[in-house]
Amino acid sequence: MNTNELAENGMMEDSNITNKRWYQRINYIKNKFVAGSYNNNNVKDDNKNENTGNSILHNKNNENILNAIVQSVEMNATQIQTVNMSDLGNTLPNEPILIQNGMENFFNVEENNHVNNKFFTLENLIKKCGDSYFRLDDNHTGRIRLKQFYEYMKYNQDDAPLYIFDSQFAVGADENRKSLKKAYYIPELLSADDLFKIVPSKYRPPYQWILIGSSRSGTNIHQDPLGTSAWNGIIEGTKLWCFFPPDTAKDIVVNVNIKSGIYWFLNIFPQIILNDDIVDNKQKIQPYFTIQKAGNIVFVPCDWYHVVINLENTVAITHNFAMKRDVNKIIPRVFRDEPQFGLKWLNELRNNNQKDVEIFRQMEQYISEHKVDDDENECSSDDEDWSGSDESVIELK
Ligand SMILES: O=C(O)CCC(=O)C(=O)O
Repeated sequence: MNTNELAENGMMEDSNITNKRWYQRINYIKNKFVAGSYNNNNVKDDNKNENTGNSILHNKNNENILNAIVQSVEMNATQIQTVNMSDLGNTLPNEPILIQNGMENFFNVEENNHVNNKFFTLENLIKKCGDSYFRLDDNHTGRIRLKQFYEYMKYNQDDAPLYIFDSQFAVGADENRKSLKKAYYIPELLSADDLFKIVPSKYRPPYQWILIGSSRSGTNIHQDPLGTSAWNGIIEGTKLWCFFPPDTAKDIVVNVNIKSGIYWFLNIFPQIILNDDIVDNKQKIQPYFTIQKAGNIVFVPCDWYHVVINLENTVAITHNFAMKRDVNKIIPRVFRDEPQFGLKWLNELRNNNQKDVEIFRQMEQYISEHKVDDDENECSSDDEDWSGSDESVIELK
């Protein structure tokens, strides 16, 4: 292949880069685990300054494209409310909000004996956990050392870059990675009302993640699982969010052929705003948005569709929680999608029968009406947990 052919295939072969361990690791992960999801292995090639890959994003206009997306969203979607944590009182609204300075008391200063608002910056994370492995998703599709991923963040020009989306940073043998969990407090309002809290973490489906990615990385449109709500706090960077209310017609906002947030913003968002014929229950489909910056928390209530892209290198923490007010949706979904966890939950409620009596009764009623086999041992062993094995991914030597 000559240089042009390589470029058309999305692979700028700069031996300074392709010889690097991080590059080989990324290629290994892409080829082995996410083949088909990502278009190319393109990395910045400052010397040649030539990016002629076969996608509109593989060129030096990447920044312009992101700016155009932001402008279009700002013009065509409604901004969600911005509130201060202190103004929220004890209740979270039924619509997404941006909690201004929500992370002010987020960091556990005592634990780390220094002012911690810089604790999770990329620079500090690399100092503390550069050699630690992080996961790219919950399905063990690949793990990479943070310092190698950071090199990828600097150089990649992938359309939809790989994204650290690690629900296991708080577990396992790696003390450096685990210490991240101790470095922050969860604001009371965002954790007190969690029906799943009663179940030991290792039996819960993933519910807490550290998210680290470069610009254009992000999360495709989805509703959160099991009827949970979520908060998402940025330590460093900026995110663009778009939301749709729970009753929005799914087939209009979700397209199974679109696999990433960036392509959603490029392909689906324009269709939604340009096509006046797109109506759901005689109402025009209504997008909402926010631009979230460092220190701000976004709250996403149960069943709101959301799609997110990072506009620059971004580090965030997100947690999902099951709110009492949504219990009627949560119980059936738990027994449909995570029956083993459902039985663990039921068992914990049974053992703690002082608390949540009402929830316990509702679950028992659901189980008797829906013929769920109420024998935990039938389908789940005590050794099974959600964290999986840290060794489940073969390392590249
Ligand atoms: O990429 C992000 O920050 C969004 C994460 C998200 O939507 C989720 O965890 O449900």
